[in-house]
Amino acid sequence: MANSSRAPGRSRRLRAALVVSAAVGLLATAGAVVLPGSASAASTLGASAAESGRYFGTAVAVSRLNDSAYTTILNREFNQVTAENEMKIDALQPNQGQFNYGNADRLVQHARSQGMLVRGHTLAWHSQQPGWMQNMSGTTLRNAMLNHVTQVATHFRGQIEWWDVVNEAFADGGSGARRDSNLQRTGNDWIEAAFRAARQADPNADLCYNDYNIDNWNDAKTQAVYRMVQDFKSRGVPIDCVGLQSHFTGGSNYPSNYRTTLSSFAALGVDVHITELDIRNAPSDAYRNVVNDCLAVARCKGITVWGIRDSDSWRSSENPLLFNGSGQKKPAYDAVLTALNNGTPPTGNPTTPPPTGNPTTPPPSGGCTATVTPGQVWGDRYNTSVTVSGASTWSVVVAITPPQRISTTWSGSPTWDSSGNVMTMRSNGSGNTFGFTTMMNGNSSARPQIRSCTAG
Ligand code: G2I
Repeated sequence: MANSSRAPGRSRRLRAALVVSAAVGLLATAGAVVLPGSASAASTLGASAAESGRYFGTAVAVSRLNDSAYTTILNREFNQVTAENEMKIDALQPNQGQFNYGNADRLVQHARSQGMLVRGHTLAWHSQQPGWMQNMSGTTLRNAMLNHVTQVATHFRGQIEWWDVVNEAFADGGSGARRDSNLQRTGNDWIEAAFRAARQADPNADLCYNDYNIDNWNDAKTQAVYRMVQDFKSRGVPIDCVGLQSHFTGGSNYPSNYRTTLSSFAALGVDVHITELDIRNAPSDAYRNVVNDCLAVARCKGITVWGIRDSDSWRSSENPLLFNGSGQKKPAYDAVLTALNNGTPPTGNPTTPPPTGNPTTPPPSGGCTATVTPGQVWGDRYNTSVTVSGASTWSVVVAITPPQRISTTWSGSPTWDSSGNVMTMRSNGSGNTFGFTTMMNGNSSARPQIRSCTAG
């Protein structure tokens, strides 16, 4: 089943991602404190999460990127972003067949410029459907949904680390049933059909099922999602991860068995992500517990809070986030940062040198020349751009050294060999310079090798 297989080594990438930043990041990343000869502690959420190979992210509203107070915190603290609304179905395909990628592309562009990982949210959902889709049913709707999945995942191929392929498909309460929706009425297999289409369109993205109220291990809804994931894994349906939204209404709604829930999903062979965290009144204890539970589960890959400042929140009156409306850190921020730092053994004085290897430029091979320009380096990843001369349409073969892994590309159309280590980048009309981000995954010295440049 070619479509249900994934690029080999992809999960390895995330497992090892960011681990080196404790050492290299101290030299290369703002936000880390260097104490020569002593233990160190990172001073931002992202840098601290990176020390255990995790990310710390936030939902971003693209309209706020013009607010410099907002963007300052975003760029300083977070190394992962999720579009709060800009990648929803109504935003991307307002009229059938007419795709509007402007705002979503702007977010991806911003993330790329900052070396942040991007979570795509969400390909198939009963909510936020454009009017034309709300009015559809049956085979027509099923095909329209699959077309949306294919078009969108293809558009963002190479730029999205994880897709929330399907969002909120289970009912609340004790039934353990699927939520009734126009999508559900197209047949119970709509979820797996969406996952298969997403895998085919972007074999390098991790594919997640995302939901709320699946935090308490004893809840019927949690158990129902668990059984679906178990079933998908047993039948080879391509699912890589489960997202727990974790919109807690208060400290009491953080369940004491949350860690059991995370580890139980992980034991099925999927990664787990905390995708939309916010907690009414932001109690430090509950935030600290969530962080500690994630750190205790190896397959818990990271935490995304659903907004930066309380004033940015979808439920701002509850003040559920880590920064107040003035952009100041709240006590919950300190609790989270301390928990992240405590969860990682001190690294001491960094000994790993910053990356030095010079990328190679090969002799002209097939009628064009590809010249590599090293780009920005962060603790855990680095950018590379490649400029092609001698041809206006071309394909360039780039090999990377595992466990390094290309996480993001731009200004070209990539395809991958079965190992996932060799990328063929083809011109796509966006000029003669393409680029990509490589996760170091513990190897901070290797650099991409250009194998060939072929005109046409
Ligand atoms: O409801 C909280 C979250 C639950 N999980 C899925 C998430 O996608 C969801 O996010 C929220 C956004 O935070 C809201 O900002 O999803 C809502 C519905 O999509 C978003 O609200 C919508 C309003 O309903 C629209 O009226 C508005 O045009 O935000 C839109 C853009 O501001």
